[in-house]
Amino acid sequence: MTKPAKGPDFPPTELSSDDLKRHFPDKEEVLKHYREMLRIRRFEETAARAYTRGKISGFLHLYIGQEAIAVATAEAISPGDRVVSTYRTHGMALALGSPPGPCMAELYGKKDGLVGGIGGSMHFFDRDRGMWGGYAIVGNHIPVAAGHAFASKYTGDGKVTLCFMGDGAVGIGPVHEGMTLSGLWDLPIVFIVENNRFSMGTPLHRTVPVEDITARAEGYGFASDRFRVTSVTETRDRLKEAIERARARRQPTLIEMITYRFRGHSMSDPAKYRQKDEVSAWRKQDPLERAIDALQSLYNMTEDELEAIDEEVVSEMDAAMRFAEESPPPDPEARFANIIV
Ligand SMILES: Cc1ncc(C[n+]2csc(CCOP(=O)(O)OP(=O)(O)O)c2C)c(N)n1
Repeated sequence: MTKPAKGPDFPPTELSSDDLKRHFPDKEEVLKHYREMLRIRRFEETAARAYTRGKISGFLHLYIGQEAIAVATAEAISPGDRVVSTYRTHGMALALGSPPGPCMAELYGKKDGLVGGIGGSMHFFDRDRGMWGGYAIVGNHIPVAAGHAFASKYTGDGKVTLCFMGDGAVGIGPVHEGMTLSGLWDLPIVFIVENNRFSMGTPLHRTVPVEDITARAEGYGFASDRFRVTSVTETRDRLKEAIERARARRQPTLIEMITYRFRGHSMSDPAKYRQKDEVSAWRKQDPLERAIDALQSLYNMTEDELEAIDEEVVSEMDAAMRFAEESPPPDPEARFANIIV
């Protein structure tokens, strides 16, 4: 087999009017998706401001640009399914239903945080809502996710595990181990690579020999899917297909979702490794912007109506920030609560 040429595929595309209707088929649904994506974006922007004011310390990785994936996941899973994710994880928790106040308080390191203020940005966890972590060590959560899926197979609980990773994770050893066992043991699992084009500042073509990550699926006995994230609706439907394949037939799927992050890798990264033209081309493809276009062009919503929703979301996030500021620091003993020695 000859290696496919290097260089980014999935170039930006305009949506035809048929595509627009297919991606945004129902006003109420698009409105809901718009609001949910906006909640994540405004949460992240609020957190970025708090970070700049010195209220949040440590790492802070923002999900701006990738929100549609989390919103789609929340709609695609069933109660009891498990989501295992990376350190870029606030958006997923919010989409799954974790309240913004405790999420923000976690970033502030406060007692009322999602995990008591001792996990921080990278270790969100909310088991009752399906959020099984927040993992900081790139690629090392893949065997953990395979373990969850193995537990489901063993106990016959009928649940599916969804394991998210970045494109920078796919060369990491434990990814291969976890995927091999998932294929070998027919585990009810879906692996999703959120290909946002960069791992820190390094583009994908400098980290993998074949840029189509799903080319690996066959070797693991997985089904595969690969697409650019355009709308929540399409992303949800394609995820659902993979989830049901895992649930009904216990066949894993490897999905590569082509997306883009508009901010640097973390708050300390000014993202100087990419051209302004590139960023503005991707901005035109931003699923949140596309939902706005659809609401205006297909469903005649006015700027004022959209602005009113935005204002509600902004005040929800302002309240989250106040909640975080007013929350006390964790009790000193909390530092040792979950440590096994
Ligand atoms: C095993 C390991 N190596 C290196 C790091 C440092 N590191 C943190 S994020 C990152 C890049 C990961 O990029 P990607 O998987 O594409 O995810 P993205 O940040 O784009 O969402 C690296 C190398 C780490 N956390 N863990």
